[in-house]
Amino acid sequence: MRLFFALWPDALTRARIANAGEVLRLDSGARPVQPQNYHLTLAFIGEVTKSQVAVLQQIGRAQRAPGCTIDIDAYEYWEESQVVVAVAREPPPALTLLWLQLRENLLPHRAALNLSRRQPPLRAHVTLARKVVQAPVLQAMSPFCWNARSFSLVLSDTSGAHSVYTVVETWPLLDEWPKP
Ligand code: 3AM
Repeated sequence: MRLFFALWPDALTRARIANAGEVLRLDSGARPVQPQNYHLTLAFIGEVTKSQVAVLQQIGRAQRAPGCTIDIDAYEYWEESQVVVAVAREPPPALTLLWLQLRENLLPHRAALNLSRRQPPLRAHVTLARKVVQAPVLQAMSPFCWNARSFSLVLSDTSGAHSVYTVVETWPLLDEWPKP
């Protein structure tokens, strides 16, 4: 089983992301991400055993971070992964907190979960299209908000022609900042 933690959009946010994706003019070889697969990855885990899923669920349950509004405000082309993404150029502190907490809580399990030692910085983004071989001309984005009130552990099945993502469990974000 291949898993990752992510923000999973509600219907309104999914529609906003779809609008942002629809205006892109990409080469015919590009593969737009299907709206049901839109997400904002917080931590990619990779292949795990069934018993490790329970550990990840415990970690998810233990998170204490407030909900937040994410301003998604620019398109970017990432040549190394051949994707076009919608990014939040200034992720809100609450999102950074959740990302940092998850990273810290995963640390003791790094060896067991075979997690990469590489710790890439948070790049808050939603992938809109894959297999974008040529750098496209990207217009300015009409910015939109993602009102994040929960986050999820998601199962990724990439064995078929199309990736299928299934939400395993979702946890609410807090209404306010946790007391120190
Ligand atoms: O959120 P995005 O679309 O950027 O590319 C995969 C997707 O990223 C990424 O995890 C997200 C959910 O599948 N991903 C896939 N394999 C990965 C790996 N080995 C990976 N991220 C890091 N290392």
